[in-house]
Parts: sequence; structure tokens; C-alpha cells
Amino acid sequence: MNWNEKYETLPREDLKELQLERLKQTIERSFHDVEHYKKVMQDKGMEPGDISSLDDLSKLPFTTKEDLRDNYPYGMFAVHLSEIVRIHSSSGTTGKPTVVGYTRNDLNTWAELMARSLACGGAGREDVIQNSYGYGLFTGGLGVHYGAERLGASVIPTSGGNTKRQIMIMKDYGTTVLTCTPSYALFMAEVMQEMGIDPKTDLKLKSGIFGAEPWSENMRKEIERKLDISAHDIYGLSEIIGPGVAIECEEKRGLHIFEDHFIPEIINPETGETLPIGEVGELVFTSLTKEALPMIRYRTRDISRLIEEECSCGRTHIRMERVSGRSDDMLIIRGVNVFPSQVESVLLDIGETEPHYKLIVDRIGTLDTLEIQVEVSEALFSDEVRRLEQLEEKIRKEIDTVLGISAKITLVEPKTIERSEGKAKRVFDKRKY
Ligand code: DLL
Repeated sequence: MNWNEKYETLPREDLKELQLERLKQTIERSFHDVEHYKKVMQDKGMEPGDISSLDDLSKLPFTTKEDLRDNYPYGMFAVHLSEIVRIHSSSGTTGKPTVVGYTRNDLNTWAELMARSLACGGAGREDVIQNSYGYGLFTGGLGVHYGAERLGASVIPTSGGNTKRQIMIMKDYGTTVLTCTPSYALFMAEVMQEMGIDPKTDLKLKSGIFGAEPWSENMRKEIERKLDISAHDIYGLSEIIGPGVAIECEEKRGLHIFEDHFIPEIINPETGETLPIGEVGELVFTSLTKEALPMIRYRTRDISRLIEEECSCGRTHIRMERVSGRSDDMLIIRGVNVFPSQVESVLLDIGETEPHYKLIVDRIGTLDTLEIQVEVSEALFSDEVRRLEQLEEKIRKEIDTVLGISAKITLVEPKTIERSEGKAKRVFDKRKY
């Protein structure tokens, strides 16, 4: 279902024209209303009039998380605080969080984009949407909430946590769509099993809209199988608006980026050079309609690829491949680049373990070490030691072949790896730099 047929299926030529018009307005406003943008443009000898085509975008300097931190909390806002009606912040784990603000129009745009996203992910007015993204400073809860209301669905604002109660609500209220992080969806499936609830017969759940953290195709299959649903990937980040930047349609071959509001680029994270469409690199976004916090060439640190081919769903908006990881989550272990999601994919491909794992990186002397702890089922854990050793060896070999790195594999008892109600923490890097 297309929520806004007019914009979602706009011929590409018209879309580009709209983007250029909106880009020029954004640059003009940013230059005049945000000291930071004026300064960085002037440093490059540029002024708004220099942007006369979409290609000119690549001449502009990037914006980074550090820029937001340097202007903490409100320095990057393009409007007076009296125009701001909501403040959120991003889930940074180190240093000060980044603060994002919304005007009334921004909230309206966001709700519209989220309604579009939910519709694209298969939800409609008749659905009962249980929103288990955390409510609060995190954009997931309120972002999905207002989008679901705009869509006209019935929203249950459970937020994260209190999992048994969530499941009781899901059963009793007839939830049809679940929204939360993929790791929390998996945890819910586990708790359902403990409670003796079979999603196939006891629940009306038909789909899930999961995002806010990287997850693999194998993890999707696992969630779909365990919850008996169709799972869609939704992407977004606070700095750009929150959830509602991109989502998978029923084809599930990449996530449509809502290009009437955001221009994506892919760059080489090392050199900053813009890469041709189709190449893998870091995603960069420019906002086109945001009032409070216009973002020009914001470096997301997320690794993806753009897909230009037409989509059979009829949407003309370009797609991005699911995020394979963050450039700053990328572990460099003995010179090899490792993304946690690659490890996840290998583990789930082998399929003999549970989908709960963590990566522990350390340094002994000058040598980096990687240990992968992964849970196995109760039955397997109490099986012969030799069986466990064989499985450890199998995983070790596969990690070595696929990732090109040797790792210590430790199979651990069921339910010993911490579960997550929001974004999962899977990497523990103990190296001192
Ligand atoms: O996570 C917004 C969001 C909420 C998206 C709910 C989807 C659903 P932040 O807390 O600012 O915002 O974190 C943004 O999370 O740069 C990615 O690294 C990661 N991320 C978000 N969605 C996905 C996804 C929200 N579908 C950061 N796949 C981003 C992989 C994702 N990573």
C-alpha cells in the first residue's frame, strides 16, 4: 500500500526537480540561520548561490556527530527555541549525546513519513500495532507512535520491557503488528516459548517492523520462523529525523529511502570521495524539508549500498541495502575488518546454536584476540563434551573461511548472554588504544 501515492511514485525526473528546489531552500536557510554552516561554507569560499544542481551537493562540506557535539546542545538549530516543540537525543554510547529538535512542521513531516513507512511495511488502519520501541529520548517510541496514529491504526504504547506483560497484551488485545528492535523481538519469542504461547495458534501477529540496530538476513528468517510473521527492516537516525528515513516494501530487496525529504549519497569513509551508485560505502544524508535541524551531508557511519533498479512495488524512490554495520563498529582485529553482523550471519547459517552471541576482543601483548561466545540449546549443552567440541570446531573453521580471522569459540549455557529490550550490545572491546 502506498500512503502518499503522489510522492512515493513520482517519476524520477520530477523527483529530482523537487529535490533541487528543496535543496536550494535548505542551503539558503542553513547558511543564514546556522552559524556553523555559514562558517564551514565560507571557509570553502562558498555561498548558497553556488548550488545550482544536485551534483553541486558534493562540493559542500560534511556534517559529523562531532559538529553536533561541538555545538551542544542547541547550537545547530536553525530556529529559535520558542519554535521548538519537541527535543530528542541520539543513543550515543560515548561522550555527550547529540540533541535534536523539531518544530511543529517537523513533527508533522515525521508523522507523515512514519505513516508512510508503516504502510510500506504492510500495516493499515485495521491493524493493532504494539509499539515496543522505548518511549523517551530515543526517537523509536514516539516516532513510531505518532506515525501509527496518523495511519489510523490502533496503537498500544507498551514501550520496551516487562516482557511477560507485553506478551499477555499481545495475546489478549489481538496485536497484529509488532514494532521493536530485532533483538527484542527474538527475546520475546523466547519468553513466549517459556510461557507456553505458540504464536501460530495463540496470537494474531502477522508482521513486525524492526530496526534501530543492524541485523542479518539470517536473523530475519529466524524471527519470521519463531514468531510466524513477515519481518520488515526500518532504518533511521535521530540526526536525520528518527525512524522513517527508509523501509522495506513487500519485495524486501532493500529499503526505499524517502527521497522527497532526504538525499542519500555513498562515500568512501576513508577519503570522503563520493562513490558511484551501487558501490558499498558510508551513507550520507542531506535533509530537504527539516526546519529545526537541517542536516547537510551528515555522515551516518552506517555502511550500505544504493540500489537504483526499479522496484516492482511501484515506488520510484531509490533503495539502500540493509545496513551491514557501522564504520565505527567495525572491528579491526589483526588488520582484518570484522562486522558483528558477519559473525551473526555465519552463526545463523550453521544454525546449530541459539541466535544469542557476543564478541569479546582483547589484546595479549601485541596480539589482538577475538572470542565469540554463543549460546546453545539445553539439550546440546548437556550432551557429550565431544559434541560441543565438534560444534566449536565447525564454527571456528567457518569464521576463519568467511571472515578470514581465527577466533576462539566458546559455547555457553542457554540464557547466559544478556538479553536486550532495546538496542543489543554485542561487542566488548577490552583493548586499550
Ligand atoms: O535508532 C532510530 C530508529 C528507531 C530507527 C526505530 C529504526 C527504528 P538512533 O538512536 O539515533 O536512531 O540510532 C541511529 O542506529 O545510525 C544505525 O547505526 C542504527 N540503525 C537504525 N536503524 C537501523 C537498521 C534510531 N534498520 C543508528 N539497520 C543508525 C541497521 C540501524 N542499523
